[in-house]
Amino acid sequence: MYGAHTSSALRGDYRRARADFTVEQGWHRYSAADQVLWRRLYERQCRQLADSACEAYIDGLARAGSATRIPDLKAVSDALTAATGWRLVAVPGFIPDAQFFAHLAARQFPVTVWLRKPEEIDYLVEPDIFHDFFGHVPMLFDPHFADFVQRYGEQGLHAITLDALPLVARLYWYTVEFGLIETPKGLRAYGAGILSSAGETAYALDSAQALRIRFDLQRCMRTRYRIDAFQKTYFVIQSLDQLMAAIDQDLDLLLTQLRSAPELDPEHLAPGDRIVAPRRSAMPIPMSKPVPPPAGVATP
Ligand code: HBI
Ligand code: FE
Repeated sequence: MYGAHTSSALRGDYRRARADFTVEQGWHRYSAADQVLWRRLYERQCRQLADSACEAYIDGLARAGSATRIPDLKAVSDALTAATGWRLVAVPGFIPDAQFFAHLAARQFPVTVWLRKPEEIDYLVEPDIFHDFFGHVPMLFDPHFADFVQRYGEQGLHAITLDALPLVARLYWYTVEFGLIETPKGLRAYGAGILSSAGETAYALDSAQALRIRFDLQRCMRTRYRIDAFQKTYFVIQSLDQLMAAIDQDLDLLLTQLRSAPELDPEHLAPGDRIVAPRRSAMPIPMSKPVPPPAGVATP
C-alpha cells in the first residue's frame, strides 16, 4: 500500500495537471489489455465481498457500476452527485496533502487515472484507478460516510496549520483505508485498502496475526502504520456514525497534546485496548461445551 512517505518518483504524468492537480481522464487512451485487467481485478475482488464488505459498501458498489470496463469518471460522478453531492475528479496520482484535503473538503474525490500493470495485479505501493475507484467510490454513496470524509478534509486542512499532519493521516489510514466495522452479520470491512486488495480482505478479518481493537480516536492517531505489508493493527468501529462523531469537534487541544505524545507501535496492544474477535475463529469451537471468550475479548 501507499502513504504520504512514498520515496520513489511518482509514476503519473503530472505535466498536464491543472493548479488543483486535476487532469482530463482521457478514457479512450486505456488499451484493450487495460480493460481486460480491470475486469480481472473487479471479478476477483467481487468474489470475496459478499461476506467481507459492509452493507454500505456493497450497495455503493452496485450503484458505481463499472464491472465490465474501466469507469468513465464523469458518468459515475453524475450518479454520485445525485446520491450524496460528491463528484469524482481525475488526478495523475498521489497529490500534495493540502490539495488532497482541499478536494475532500469540497466533496471532490481524487481518482488516479492510470491502471497498474498485469505483473502488479497483487501488489502496488501507490494508488491506481482500481484502488481509488473500487476501494473508495462505493462508500461515498453512503450519506453518513460522505459527510464524514468531507469533514475529515476540513479538519485535515486545519491540522496542517497546527503541524499535526501525521496524526490526521493516521486517522485516514486506519478508517477510510483500513477500517473494520462490527455489524449484525459479523465483522466486515469498509476500508478501501482492504477491499481493493486480494490478500488483505481475508487477512484483516480472520488472521490470528493481526490485532483488532475497538476504534479510539487518540489510540488511532498515535499508532504508526506500515505501507509495505499487511497491517498489524486494525481499528473496529461499531457504526459509521462513530466516525463523524470522532472528528466533528474542535480538535485543537487534542492535536496539540498528541503532537508531543509518544507514538504507539502497531505490533503491540496498549493499555485500555479492547480487543475485537476475528470474523472466523482460527480454531473450530466445539458445539457441545460452551467456551468462555478469552479475557479482554469484546463480545458484540
Ligand atoms: N493523493 N491521490 C492521492 N490519494 C491519496 O490517498 C492521498 C493523496 N495525497 C495525500 C494523501 N493521500 C494523504 O494526505 C492522506 O492519506 C492523509
Ligand atoms: Fe486510498
